[in-house]
Amino acid sequence: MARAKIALIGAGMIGGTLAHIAAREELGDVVLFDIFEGTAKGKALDLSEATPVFGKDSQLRGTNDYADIAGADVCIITAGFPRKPGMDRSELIGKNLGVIKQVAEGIKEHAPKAFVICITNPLDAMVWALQKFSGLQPRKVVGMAGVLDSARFRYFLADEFGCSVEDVHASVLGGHGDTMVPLVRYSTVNGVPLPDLIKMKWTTQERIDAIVERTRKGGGEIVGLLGNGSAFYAPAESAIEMATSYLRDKKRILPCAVRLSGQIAGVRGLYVGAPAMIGKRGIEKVMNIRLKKDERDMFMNSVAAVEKIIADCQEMEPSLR
Ligand code: A3D
Repeated sequence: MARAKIALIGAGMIGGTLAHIAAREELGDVVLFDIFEGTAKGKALDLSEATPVFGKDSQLRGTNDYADIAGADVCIITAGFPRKPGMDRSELIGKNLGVIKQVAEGIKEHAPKAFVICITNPLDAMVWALQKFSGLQPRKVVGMAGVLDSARFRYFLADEFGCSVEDVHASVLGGHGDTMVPLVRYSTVNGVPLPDLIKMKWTTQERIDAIVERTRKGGGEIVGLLGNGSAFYAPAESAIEMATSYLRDKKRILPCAVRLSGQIAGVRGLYVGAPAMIGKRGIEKVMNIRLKKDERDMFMNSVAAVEKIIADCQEMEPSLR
């Protein structure tokens, strides 16, 4: 059987890390695309030279020609610009909307059957614009943010309880920004929800509130520490988990930015984070979880933040209206 073809559009910090993981996991052959041909070619060659050491036969190549992504099964998009310290994700629209338009045209022409995972920020608006510009089916166009946000939440909770990260499950809804909604009631340790763990005196409401706040601002914490650029290891791992579920038809239920059609709080036509099943047909199902009033209010606040960024995109690019 032919190996899967994985096109990575953007060969920067996340793109290079994605290529490394995809090759090490032998998930498929990798095409690294970047406007800077040397960056894409250099990273592909460096990683190719590592394959004999880690003993995997994935083929890697770098390019700045969209024709080379032809027939890709999965495209993961990180093309664009990351945040600098003190910047909000929404401040990236001006630079990244034009990049997403070019990427959408390249994918539409050369890899229209691919499962497309967008990582470029501001995430929910960029994946929405990518779907609009490309005209690809919404079930084949998805945004990565929820896996990362919930992984941060899980890590902070495991640290709080001094337990394995493997035993902590956490759920995050809404847009990828400071308005995201970490769902405390649906987050568990060995199946026991956080409110019960508070009653069991494993932690306190105040400590959980602080962890929720740290999760919401998790991206900014890393941007502040790095001083130049944003997180890349955890975002890359998160996108690989989504790509693997598609390529191996695992039907994982993962929090992703998906185009809603009323499943949560009646929201339609917008890309927002929600738990979704990823299988060989792309997004196969979105969980229609019921929210309590306070959760719904937080979710709608997050939806409003996404709508505002989309309105700014439409102002800049009238074809998106
Ligand atoms: P970076 O290392 O700068 O890589 C971006 C790459 O895109 C660079 O190599 C550029 O040369 C390339 N590029 C720029 N314009 C184009 C173009 N028109 N066509 C093709 N390639 C182009 O950034 P990064 O890898 O650290 O981050 C990439 C994106 O992911 C940024 O927008 C980040 O904000 C975003 N990001 C999202 C998350 C989420 O959870 C959603 C997390 C972390 C970063």
